[in-house]
Amino acid sequence: MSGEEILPKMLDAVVVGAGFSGLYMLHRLREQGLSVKVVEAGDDVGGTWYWNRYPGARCDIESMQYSYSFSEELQQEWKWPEVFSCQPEILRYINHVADKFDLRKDIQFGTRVTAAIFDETQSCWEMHTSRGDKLVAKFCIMAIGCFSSPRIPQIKGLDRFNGKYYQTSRWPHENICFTGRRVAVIGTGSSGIQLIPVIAEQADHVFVCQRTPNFSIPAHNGPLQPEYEQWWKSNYAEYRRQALETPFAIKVKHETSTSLVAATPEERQAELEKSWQIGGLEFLIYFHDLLFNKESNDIAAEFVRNKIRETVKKSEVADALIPQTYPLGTKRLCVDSNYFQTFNRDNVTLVDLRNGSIDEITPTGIRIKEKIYEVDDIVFATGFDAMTGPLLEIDIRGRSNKSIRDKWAEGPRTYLGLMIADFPNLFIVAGPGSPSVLTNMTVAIEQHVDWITECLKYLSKNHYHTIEPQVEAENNWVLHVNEIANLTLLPLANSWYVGANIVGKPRVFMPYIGGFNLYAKKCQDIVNNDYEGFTCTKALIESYDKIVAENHC
Ligand code: N01
Repeated sequence: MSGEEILPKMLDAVVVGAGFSGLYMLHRLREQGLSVKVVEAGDDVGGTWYWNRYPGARCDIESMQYSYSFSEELQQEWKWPEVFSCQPEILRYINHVADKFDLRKDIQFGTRVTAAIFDETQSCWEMHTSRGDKLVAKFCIMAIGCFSSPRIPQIKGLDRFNGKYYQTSRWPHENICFTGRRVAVIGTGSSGIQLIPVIAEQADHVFVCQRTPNFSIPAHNGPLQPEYEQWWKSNYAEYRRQALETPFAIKVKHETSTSLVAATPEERQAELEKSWQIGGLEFLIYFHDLLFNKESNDIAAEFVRNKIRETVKKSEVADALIPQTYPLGTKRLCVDSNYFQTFNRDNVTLVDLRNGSIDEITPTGIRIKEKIYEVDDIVFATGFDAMTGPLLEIDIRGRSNKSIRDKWAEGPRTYLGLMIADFPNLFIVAGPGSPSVLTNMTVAIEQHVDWITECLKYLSKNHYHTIEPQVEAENNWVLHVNEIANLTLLPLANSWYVGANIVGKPRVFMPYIGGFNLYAKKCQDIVNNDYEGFTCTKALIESYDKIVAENHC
């Protein structure tokens, strides 16, 4: 033996993650006859919907739209019980998709990719995993989601807590019963707002520890009416197409051109009431300028504040629950079922952390200044290192061993949120710099996966071995993403959109707010212009084809 390392057989692609994006990516690439392996940290498919199984977890996009559109058979056969699906139902759907398209056979579960290193001599990616094995592939596709890097704040004393503590995004698989227990919930973002009403129905007492109050709009969820389902299914492809032409990739029920600023007080009230009754995220979309016009936003925000005042009986509690420090929708708008009503229950106490943050977790509770709240359980609904966190957790190295952690030290830099200069053949699904979290994610995912699939076909047809963005194109895109964000009110809030929830994270507005429709057109224009802004190269060494042929599986 020469002692030379024996490399594993070269795959066409490794896809990291088996959530909505990874599964569809696998399906599309296999259709092209490519050899693909998916590596997934969880023990089963589902991504976000596998991990976030806390009570009350639910999607805030209607089920008829938060689902794949690529298979007419699939979208016709699947029956959603509710307008907004709960986590177990979405997971059941994802499992059905995995079975229907026979996806599991190419997925390695329970394995985390820890490093991805680009080998310039062979133009391939070497991926190292938590199991100590190595995979080699021509293309690496990061389908790891925007919320797979959860955070628990470092609070003194947690290790000495005698009770149990949970994290919404790492919820145990077995049923957790809070009956008879005193529970502290820390965090009132989307997860906390969904969880609190459900836990309050079981627990002896719930202490809601709120650092920043959030705007939340009622979902008005309920059983999916057969007529509504039939209406969608009778013309599914067309309605999906209509969604593609919108900025949020959502087909909305109503929109109005009424300007809240120009309208009379009566007109304002009537329109706002109408949009409140529609509910959910559509409240933000109903008026076209809420994210751009502060005056308009102030009017809508005050309407929501009044709804909180009307709902919450104790005025001091209502006051503490009312957001005052940032415009409506500039922190991710929450969608709830009975959130504010929950504070009228005798067994719910709002702990306003603006009067003092949590100093310590004692063996039996939570201490804020001199006051100790005695609890049996603590639930952390404290969010994620969103968008960049999952990618930066992996030691990704491109040309000249350049690290993504160094490259993104001042914030993420991508071209279209899809690729990174100096990191050839590395694709990101719904990465920073793409609309992703500001849209219906399933649509954003399908658009990215389709774009990547077409790109790989193009490379193959033209005998290219690598593709990567040009630095200038990437710089211009980063500039554009920032400029567009600065035209809106969104950068004003201390949100995870700008990384404000993570100490030391550069303050950069990460997703692209220019609108899904315009973004998708831009992606297509780039393709039509022969992949404008990208550089494609042929084999670096003459024997490349031979090496690939010898090692290919
Ligand atoms: O996380 P978050 P999330 N002490 O970051 C608080 C998607 N999602 O899991 O605002 C006390 O929004 C923190 O306070 P503050 C959706 O895109 C979707 O709830 O930073 N509190 C905040 O209240 C969503 O936006 C769905 O001051 C602390 C909370 O924890 C995204 O995921 C459902 C703290 C974190 O809220 C993230 O939502 C769920 C500390 N030390 C999630 N540290 C749907 O589809 C943090 N907080 C509906």
